[in-house]
Amino acid sequence: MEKEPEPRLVREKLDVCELDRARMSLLNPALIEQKKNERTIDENAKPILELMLREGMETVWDRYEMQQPSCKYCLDGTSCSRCTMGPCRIIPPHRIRGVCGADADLMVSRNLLDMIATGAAAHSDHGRDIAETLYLFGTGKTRDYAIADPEKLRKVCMEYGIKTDGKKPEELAAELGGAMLDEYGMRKNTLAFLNRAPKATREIWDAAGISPRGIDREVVDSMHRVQMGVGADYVNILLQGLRTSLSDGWGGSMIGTEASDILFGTPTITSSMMNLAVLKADHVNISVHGHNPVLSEVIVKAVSDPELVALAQKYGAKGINLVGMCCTGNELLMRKGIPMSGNHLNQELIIATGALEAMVVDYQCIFPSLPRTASCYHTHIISTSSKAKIPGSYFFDFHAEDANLTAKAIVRMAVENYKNRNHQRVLIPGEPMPVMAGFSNEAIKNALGGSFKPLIDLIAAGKIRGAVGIVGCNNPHIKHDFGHVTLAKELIKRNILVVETGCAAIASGKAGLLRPGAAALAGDDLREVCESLKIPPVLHMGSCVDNSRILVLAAELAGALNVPIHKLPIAGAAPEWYSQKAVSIGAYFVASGVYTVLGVMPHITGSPATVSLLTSGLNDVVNASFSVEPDPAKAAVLLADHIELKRTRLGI
Ligand code: MSK
Repeated sequence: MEKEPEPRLVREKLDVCELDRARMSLLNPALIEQKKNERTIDENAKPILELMLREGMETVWDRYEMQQPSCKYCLDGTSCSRCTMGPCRIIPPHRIRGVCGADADLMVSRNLLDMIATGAAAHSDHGRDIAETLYLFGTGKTRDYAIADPEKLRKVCMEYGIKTDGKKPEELAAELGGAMLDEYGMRKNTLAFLNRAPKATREIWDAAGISPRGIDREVVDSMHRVQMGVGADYVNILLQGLRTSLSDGWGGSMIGTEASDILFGTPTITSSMMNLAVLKADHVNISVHGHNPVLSEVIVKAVSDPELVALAQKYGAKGINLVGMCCTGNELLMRKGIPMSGNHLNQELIIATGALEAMVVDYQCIFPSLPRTASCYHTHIISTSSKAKIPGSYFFDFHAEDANLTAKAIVRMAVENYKNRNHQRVLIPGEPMPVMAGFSNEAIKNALGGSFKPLIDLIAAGKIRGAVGIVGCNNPHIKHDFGHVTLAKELIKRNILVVETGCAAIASGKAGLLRPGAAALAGDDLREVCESLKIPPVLHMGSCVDNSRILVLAAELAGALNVPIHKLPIAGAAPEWYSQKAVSIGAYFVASGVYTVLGVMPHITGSPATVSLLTSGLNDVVNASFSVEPDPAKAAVLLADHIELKRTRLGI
């Protein structure tokens, strides 16, 4: 029998629970009550938040408060520390250029391009990891994975011009994985999935000079431009931002989605449960957090391993309960119906339930603070990516080649930790909320009887006024989940179908909007449609990389109507975004012709020219632009007005 790998501690174990008693002693019960209600609308999170406030366990909200007031120049985007001639700030009327001569427009646009490139790199590198796993499977380097959707494998092969006749799935996986990896370079000068966009939309990209040439190429080109002494024209810099974001949406993210569907299955409509109450007091609880399903898929197998289940029972647990967090959780919920414990701002709170044996993380959106929180409990933080080592965590060097063995070692470590749980400290508040998820484009088409035509007819008839994609994160600038849930409710009330991904979809799930019964909150027409199809008015379409599913949906609707994407009655919104990845998503939505409303202002206000370009000038380039509106009720009005305008222009 092969020996399971052993973890290594990253730096040292944080075994001292660092409670901020001095700060917390300032809090009386009334203040704790007030803070708890100001911070979140998640009812299952509130008792945990209260406990953490009472006991002096620091959370993201405390750190946010301690960081106030923010640096004005950082907020405006008019600070620069890219080179050692600085750091510089723009302080009118005299200090209006950095040492190198960069003005406010250049500083702001360069900082924004840096954000887009970072986000695009993160999504696309995730996509590369999946494509590589497909390739490793196809070439026989790993036998721990399989082809779960052979039909999609063949379909995507054909899109890449790979002949499928008479070839075994392994051969096709090797060829497709290799071809996907080639998209990252620069020799092809185009991306296969760009052909999914309507021709008229592609012509707009060509005319603007923003058609992406290669995924890595655009990211590297962007990083080159932000080097001092290269990009100096803010318009040129921002257009490269759009091109880089397109290489993410129609490139790296789309590869991530499609390769994941091929390996792990294209999601079908499924039922599950959501919120912190999916933890079980009498089970070993393991949460998987991050983004990449290559790890979590094998953890799913390991938690049903009879030997590990027996071990859990030996320690007195009834079994092993696997739950998701953030987008790794979305991947498992969509494909396997694994319960979802929460979104971005739930990640510290789940540890303070006292019932979590291990949080297993891959990469992206993982607070470096987790081992500090865990040091107050028995929870192990287990990191698994050499790109994302976290001090105070146990690290397993995870690779596709020995995936099952590593997954078993991780689950074993969690099971062994059950005996260290202090059952007196367990607090699992409330009941889990039922959800319906798994709305891939294929699943939506199936629900509609095999094509999008009924959806187009409903939109044309005005039963559904249009669709809005609500995406993105949580951010302590906005009350946790309030932006997402309020916006979704306001839109469905107006008979606008909502499709969601990422932490937005989790917010809606926790609030009960992913149940068919939520149709009661929709306008009469949308309610009727949802009731006849037995679906919720808010559809969960997956993880952050699965925003590519929303692009494909838009492209298919546009293709059916023979119009470019920008003519459709659709829009995007990111009410609580925080991440560089979200900037890339917003940019590729807009570059694809989708008007997008942000709930948090990016750091660009120091350059009125940049603000003007992004909020109106882009209409002349890609026929879409951004708005910023922190109030979700007002954002709903902007989005609904936009949809009505597009309907009028389409003559429907
Ligand atoms: S996990 S990128 S906080 S959606 Fe995708 Fe959530 Fe945003 Fe991370």
